[in-house]
Amino acid sequence: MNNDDTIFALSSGHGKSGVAVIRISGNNLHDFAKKIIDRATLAPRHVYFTNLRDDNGEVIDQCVVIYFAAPHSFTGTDIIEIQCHGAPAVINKIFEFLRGHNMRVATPGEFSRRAFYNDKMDLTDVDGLVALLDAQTDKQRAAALRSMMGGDSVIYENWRDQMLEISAYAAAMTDYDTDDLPPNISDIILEHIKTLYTAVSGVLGNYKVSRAIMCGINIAIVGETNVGKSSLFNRIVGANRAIVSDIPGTTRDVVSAQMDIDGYMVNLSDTAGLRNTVDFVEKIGIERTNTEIANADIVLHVIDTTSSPSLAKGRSRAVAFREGGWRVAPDGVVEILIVNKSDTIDSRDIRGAIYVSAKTGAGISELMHEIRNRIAEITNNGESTVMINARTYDLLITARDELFAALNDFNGDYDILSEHVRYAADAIGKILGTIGTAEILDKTFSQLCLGK
Ligand SMILES: Nc1nc2c(ncn2[C@@H]2O[C@H](COP(=O)(O)OP(=O)(O)OP(=O)(O)O)[C@@H](O)[C@H]2O)c(=O)[nH]1
Ligand SMILES: [Mg+2]
Repeated sequence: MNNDDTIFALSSGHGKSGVAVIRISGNNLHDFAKKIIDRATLAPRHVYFTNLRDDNGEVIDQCVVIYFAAPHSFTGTDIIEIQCHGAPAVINKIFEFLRGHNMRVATPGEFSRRAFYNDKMDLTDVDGLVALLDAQTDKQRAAALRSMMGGDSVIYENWRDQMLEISAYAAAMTDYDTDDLPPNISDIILEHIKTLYTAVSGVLGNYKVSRAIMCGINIAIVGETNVGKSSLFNRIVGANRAIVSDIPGTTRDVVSAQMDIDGYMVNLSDTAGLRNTVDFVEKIGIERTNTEIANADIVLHVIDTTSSPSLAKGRSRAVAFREGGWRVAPDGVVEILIVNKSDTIDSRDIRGAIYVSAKTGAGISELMHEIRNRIAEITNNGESTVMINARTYDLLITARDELFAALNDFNGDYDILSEHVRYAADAIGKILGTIGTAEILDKTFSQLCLGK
């Protein structure tokens, strides 16, 4: 990969469209831009309408061309943006023309890589961009945008500056006589490290929220066979996705659907009914149900009107449902107890349960209201937090552990303390990409699509 090459890519989506955007990045594109707009002068960031001609003078298409002069562009290089008609034939012809001018097709993420090397973006900004391009719901969009616009960088940079300062200060202290130092200097330093430790731990504590927003909130419908889980699933999804029958043990595999609830991505899954069985395939299904429960943020525990609450005894955890039908289990899973088939009875005697009928739709809006409340709770009401992904999570853990070691192992040796805090600063530097390894960069940029 050569940063001096002139590269181009289709930045808009593939397939037929009204308009397509082709982006070119290079070191000196002024003359080329002037040539294609066919004018004597060219001003950056002006919009030019032109008949784009190939080297034989034949018009390829009518286009809009914008020239961005370095460093005032997405990549920090010169950029030409060509808006042409979105026909594959037009795009191919323009590509052919560009190739003829010693330009090559960009690799996925190469534009962003240039932006990174030209200090236009740090790695958390790139992470944000990756997430933004993947965003399907409004909350995902908002969190990703915040990160892409540098919201997370500000926090990390601030931490890193403080850590580097403490580390340098502590290292310098070994050069002084203890008598020459302020008497409470160690307290001041330790207090400062403690504040940073608390801040890093706090952000780590939001990992679940961040994950729930970016990867989706996992909701599993579970319960005994034949209570109407699949019927309820179909009712919530609004389509006949899962097979329903009066034969117990109908659902074997996990049936999943993604939906948008209040801007949050939700992964809803219908599971095999829980019962003792000798059937080999059904057993595998039940294992899968347990995996879904383990991964769930919310469990919709369905019983039907023929069940008694004592049925819950068959499950691994004791169930003590609170008012509203939910409780926070020790592992943080929210459970909502649902009594289905309410159309078959008049009584409502299980306290704290939500009575629904998957058949008639009765009680479903109440259930959805309850689900919405629980989602709001899990996601901190959408309060924007630092966006954490697997890469940043590991590095945050390292930073936190180094700060902990600095505090915990301190025996008056400022050199060791300085080292620990510097390692913490390095971990944060890796989050930002200030300190980067080739693998981290390759992995991050390769997630981007062509033209980004
Ligand atoms: N009257 C009534 N019948 C229902 C209701 N919901 C489901 N049923 C019936 O209950 C039976 C079982 O429904 P399913 O949705 O397949 O139940 P399930 O819990 O998915 O069953 P398994 O997949 O075997 O675990 C079917 O005959 C449904 O028509 C309801 O609200 N009212
Ligand atoms: Mg089923």
